[in-house]
Amino acid sequence: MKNSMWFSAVAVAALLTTAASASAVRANTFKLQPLLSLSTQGDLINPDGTVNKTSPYLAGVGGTSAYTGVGTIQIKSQKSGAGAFYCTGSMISPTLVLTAAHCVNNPEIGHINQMQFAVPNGRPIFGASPAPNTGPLAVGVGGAFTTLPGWNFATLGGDLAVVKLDKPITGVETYGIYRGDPLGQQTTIVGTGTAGWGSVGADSETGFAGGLFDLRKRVGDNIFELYATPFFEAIASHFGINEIPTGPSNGVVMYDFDSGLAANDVFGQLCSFADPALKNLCVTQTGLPNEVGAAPGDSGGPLFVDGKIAGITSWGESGALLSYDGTYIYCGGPHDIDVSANVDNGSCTDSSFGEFNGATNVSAYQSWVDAVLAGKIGFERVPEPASLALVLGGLAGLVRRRRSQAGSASKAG
Ligand SMILES: [Ca+2]
Ligand SMILES: [Ca+2]
Repeated sequence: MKNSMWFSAVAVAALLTTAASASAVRANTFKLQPLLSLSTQGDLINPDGTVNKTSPYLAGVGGTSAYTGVGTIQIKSQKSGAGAFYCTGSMISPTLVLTAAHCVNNPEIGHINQMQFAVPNGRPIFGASPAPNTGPLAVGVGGAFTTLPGWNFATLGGDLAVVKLDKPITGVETYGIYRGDPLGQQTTIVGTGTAGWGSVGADSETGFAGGLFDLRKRVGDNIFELYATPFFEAIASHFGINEIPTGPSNGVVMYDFDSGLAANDVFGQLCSFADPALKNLCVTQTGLPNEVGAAPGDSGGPLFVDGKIAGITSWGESGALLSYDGTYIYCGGPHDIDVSANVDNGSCTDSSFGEFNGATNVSAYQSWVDAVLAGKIGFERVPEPASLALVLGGLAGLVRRRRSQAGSASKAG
């Protein structure tokens, strides 16, 4: 969760100046970035004094809801090495956790060896460390998962999954799903991913240097302003860049991360195009008092409307997309309203102001969620019986392999 702070306007302006000299990025490196975090144990320990424990963006602080049924999903897998992957999830029953499909079914994760879910707000069980939250920590072992039929990692369409815990977690909230049209609604976003400032962005290649990954649960607001399909159809028609998610045309709903300045308003920037396909979609809105955007680790987290889960955090993308000139996307170029200073993954996308996020529209898939809740959908065990046998029979080899991979963890998404 990247926080927008109104008093950071000076820093925003300075970074805009810096970004003007940033490098060009070839369009073929520009794709939706799944917001999945990968961290080693060392990354989880806060630098001294960096956490503001009275931040209004912390869930349960200063009168905001604690969202006790929202927590962290931790996955250790074939490709996590000594580290682990992190996402956010929400309880829709005492044993079922709604999250994003890319958190559990993703070629960059590989085969899952272990899956855990921790509520109300905390660190899963690997290693002792300062408790980042108040209240009891309940950890459930995710025994199984299922993903939405049609989930497509290449397009990030249908990015929805449910994790089934081996034992119920009680004493925390469970949430219903929103069944209306989320477009135009204000939404409250909750996540346990990277925290920081929209004027800086998170450097996802070097361990979130622009942000703090402490697994604290953070909360903020935004507005659902566009569906992804008509937006990316207009982008495809104008720029020839095709990033349209698969699934129904209202399957992904989007919001932009505003700084309070028109200069960073992604969807407002669409008004500046003569092409009616783009211009007709423009929404001029420069942010809410507690505006936030999603950052790595917030994936799978809920976006609430009227206290119900309307969206699931799926991906982020830079508004620099709008500066594509047929060959290059210029980070800091003509139509680029992204303040990103870190062109760290070849796409400008680092959860800074002037970017936008896609959330799976839960309402569009409510019949599948209902079928899961009714016990009508099969789940895939973690680990599968075959790999469990491998672990039991080859433990010494596994330990050696992990040691040899220590420190090799790198970012994903
Ligand atoms: Ca916004
Ligand atoms: Ca805006």
